[in-house]
Amino acid sequence: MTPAATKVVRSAADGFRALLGGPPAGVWSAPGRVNLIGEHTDYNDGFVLPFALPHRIAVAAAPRTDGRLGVTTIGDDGQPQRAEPVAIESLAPGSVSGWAAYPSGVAWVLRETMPDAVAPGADLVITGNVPAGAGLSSSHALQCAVALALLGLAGVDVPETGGTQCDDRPDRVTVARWVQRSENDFVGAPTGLLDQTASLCCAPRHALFLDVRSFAMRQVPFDAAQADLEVLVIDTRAHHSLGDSAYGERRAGCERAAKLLSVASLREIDASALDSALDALPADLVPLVRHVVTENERVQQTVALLDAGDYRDIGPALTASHASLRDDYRVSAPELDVAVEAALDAGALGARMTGGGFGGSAIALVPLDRHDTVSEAVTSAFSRHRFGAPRLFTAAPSAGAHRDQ
Ligand code: GAF
Repeated sequence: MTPAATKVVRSAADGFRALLGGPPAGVWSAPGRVNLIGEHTDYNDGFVLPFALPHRIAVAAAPRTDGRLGVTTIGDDGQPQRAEPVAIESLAPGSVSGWAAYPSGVAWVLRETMPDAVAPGADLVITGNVPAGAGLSSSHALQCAVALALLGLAGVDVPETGGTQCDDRPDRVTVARWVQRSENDFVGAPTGLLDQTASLCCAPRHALFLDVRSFAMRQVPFDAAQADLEVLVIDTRAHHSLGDSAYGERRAGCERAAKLLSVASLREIDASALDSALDALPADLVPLVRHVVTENERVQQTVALLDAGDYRDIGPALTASHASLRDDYRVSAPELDVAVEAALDAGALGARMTGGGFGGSAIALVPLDRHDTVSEAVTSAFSRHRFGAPRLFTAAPSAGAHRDQ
């Protein structure tokens, strides 16, 4: 773990002591993610290729005896924000709103699936350094860390590399599905499985190649620094509220297209059959389907290049992914387009928006000796366009969720 991540874990434990007057029973943490490629494919049963950020959310936790969930978050300013403790028994979709819905939703799913695990209740103190609202999955990091913490308090340690079939511990894929259910049904966001799986299953120096249809997954070596490259994350700090409804509209459009094409999901459309599929669709669905089918191809090309150690050659697929998200799927934003163009003009080998879009972050594959040039080019392009200053950092693939203390 990086010194910053170690500090996050320590702050959660120290915060717990200061706020609750005693030590936590344990501390669990989970990372945010960037998706290297494979965007808006997860809810179409397609391929994704995320890696975990070094940035993490940590949860210090201890059991209670009154069946309530007490949650406090400590913000960047060090100030605690406390949600009124709520009876886990009373949790139901819609019963908690705002930020507290995320940890509460996880407790709700566990109550539905493993009631004994959460029956005593718990106190949670949460802090972290995953940039919020940056499309880097801070909310999933929070939910995954809460899930491991609540299970851990009940003595259920979720094995790091998938569960064994001969014990009754949930494996990480099961936990990812629970977190998705919490987000879909309790929080009310119709998201796929990319982010939870990334947070729970990624490994250092690797990207996670996940086939969402079969849930087969493989760690693909991706140590960019070894090839004198870096993944530069450009947090545009823009968030366009349109994104919340547009995500659901895109998803519904894909489902409508799959129905019209008589397939279970758009994953069933092979690139070789794309043209005839598009011919059979109304005009509004054509670009959506074209994006999903070509994006699945780009993920597979990228994985093949990484497997061959040809890291520099993945650039064009990243850039093509951005063009497809901008022009066909229409989920980009002016800030993301400016970030991508400025990075490419300054020598990035490829660049794209990452995550759901409508703001948030872009990534650029940058030769190490171009780091300063690309960073300065992006920053000055933002200033020329009168956007707020972006936040830039280099992200190395890091560890998935685990128990820290
Ligand atoms: C968001 C969602 F949460 C993911 O499930 C995924 O669909 C992504 O947008 C787009 O690839 O992060």
